[in-house]
This record gives sequence, C-alpha cells and structure tokens, in this order.
Amino acid sequence: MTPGSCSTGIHILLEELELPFQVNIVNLLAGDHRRPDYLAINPKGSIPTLVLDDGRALTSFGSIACWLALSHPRKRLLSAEPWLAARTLELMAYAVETVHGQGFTRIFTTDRYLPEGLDSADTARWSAAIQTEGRRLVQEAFDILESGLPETGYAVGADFGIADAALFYVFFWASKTQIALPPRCLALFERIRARPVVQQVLREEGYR
Ligand SMILES: N[C@@H](CCC(=O)N[C@@H](CS)C(=O)NCC(=O)O)C(=O)O
Repeated sequence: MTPGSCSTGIHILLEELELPFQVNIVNLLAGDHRRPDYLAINPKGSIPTLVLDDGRALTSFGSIACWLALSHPRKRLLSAEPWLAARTLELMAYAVETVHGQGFTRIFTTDRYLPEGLDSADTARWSAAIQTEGRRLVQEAFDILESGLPETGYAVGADFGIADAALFYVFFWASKTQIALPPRCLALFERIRARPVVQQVLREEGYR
C-alpha cells in the first residue's frame, strides 16, 4: 500500500474486518512499484496488492475487495442478494475504472498522457489541458453517481460495503483537489469518513 492512494480503500476494508495483516509501504514517488522484487509479486507494478497467507497474490482493487468480502460473509461487505451484489460491483468498478482510472490518473499522472517530443511551452499547455480534461471526467462521473445514490445509508443499502470503500478514496481525492462533490456524494463521503475505522485509517496514513 501507499498512504493516501487507492490502497486506502483496501486498508479500510482490512480494518473493518479486524484482520491481522502486515503492511509493506510501496513508495510510488521513489519507484518502489517498478523494483524487481515488487514486480515479482505484482507484474503490473500497481498497488494495492494483497498477498495471502499461502503466498498467492491478488493485484487489483476489485479482486482484493471481493476476496475480503466473500471470505468474511458475516461482515456483509457484499450483499448475498443478487441485485444488491451486482449493483455494488457496478459502483465499485465505476469508482476504480472511471473516476480513478480515467479522471484522477490524468490529474495525478499527467505526464503519462503527454505526446513524445514536446518543448517546454507545449508541455505546459498540454499538461494544463490534460488536467482540465481529468477534472471534467471526474466531475461528470460524480454527476452520474449522484443520480444513483440513495439519500441515506451507504452506496447500496444500509450496510457499509466494498463499493463504499472505493467511493471513499475517490471522494477523498476530490476533497484534496478542490473538486466539488454533489450533495448525495458529499453526504455519503461524510457518513463514511465519520466511521471510527475510517478515522483510524486516515490517522495511520498521516492525515488529521
Ligand atoms: N486498476 C488498478 C488501479 C490501481 C492503480 O492505478 N493504482 C495506482 C496508485 S493509486 C498505481 O499503482 N500507480 C502506479 C502505476 O500505475 O505506475 C486496480 O484496480 O488496482
């Protein structure tokens, strides 16, 4: 994991489940995720990665969240009711793949979207345009989420679940990048953030 990254959502799920686990900090800025020892575990070079006690590794947010939820059904992080379960997966995928994968990557890793061979003036212009597009994509996705979120409870029903963990980290990033959340998204963000476990995780990851 990396503090303040998408792995924060998995950190929250591990703490919600009260599981004993060992953390290995992957410093993305220092390039730890590109080191051979990390790539041997996760060839994609991404975080989060969850290594199980038997040595098998899961290397995406969705697979880790599903594994945690399905392995601990009594904690109800994923409903057993088919519609609610499917809706949970839909929201989680939208947070991870669209809000994060399409929007925030343009804001946080702008260089990846630059064409080769630009001079510095063009780099500045392109970077600003890429960031603007990232913010537009995030805002658009929040507006789409807004239309499907309930006024009370969590993203899907009364129980906190794996979709909430994914939505939390993208809402958290929005709060750090001055991207406004529409009312239901904001209310859900505040309900999740008020959970004692989430407060604890944020403290452990260096936030007040
Ligand atoms: N689709 C991946 C996304 C994970 C991801 O993009 N994580 C970021 C950090 S929030 C990362 O590993 N960035 C490093 C990189 O891609 O080089 C998943 O579901 O886990």
